[in-house]
Amino acid sequence: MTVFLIFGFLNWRISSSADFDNDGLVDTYVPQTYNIEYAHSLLFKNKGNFRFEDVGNGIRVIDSYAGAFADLNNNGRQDLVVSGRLKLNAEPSLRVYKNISQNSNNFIKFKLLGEQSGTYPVGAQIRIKHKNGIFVRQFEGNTGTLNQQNDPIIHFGLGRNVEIQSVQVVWPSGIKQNLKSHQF
Ligand SMILES: [Ca+2]
Ligand SMILES: [Ca+2]
Repeated sequence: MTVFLIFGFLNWRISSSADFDNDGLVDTYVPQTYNIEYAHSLLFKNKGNFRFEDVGNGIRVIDSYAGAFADLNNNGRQDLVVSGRLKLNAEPSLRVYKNISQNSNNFIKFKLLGEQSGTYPVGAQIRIKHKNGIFVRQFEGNTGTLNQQNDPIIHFGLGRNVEIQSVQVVWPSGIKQNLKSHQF
């Protein structure tokens, strides 16, 4: 099923986004909020042109107020941590979903450690440029009403046959830093 995703109608909590298949398009996990079986969480793959496909058959959690992406085993694929119940009135639990997707897409990750902007530079942006355009990620602080936190290591999926042309870091201090090719 392919749908147009309108976050405001599906979720009054905060979705979490990451490129879990490294194809360059940011995908998203939408937690749901009630102890109702049909109101389960959804995992959407970004198909491009504002179309999303629900691929979360194995991640049907109810009463789930939050989720967060992080590459927990450092293999370049974003894993997912969610809270919630697997069945109606079951005990709530924290669940970790390992990303077992198989593809040869490339990725790049950045760990930002500021000097003037602090070692946890919330609001910093990384902008990378390659043949498909300019892509931006932001170093997040806590998000949502439950303060979930995605991985502070910033991750870009690159797809295949992509050569990065430039990388720029925009620090919260306002300093713009262009990385040289040997720095990434
Ligand atoms: Ca993707
Ligand atoms: Ca992983």
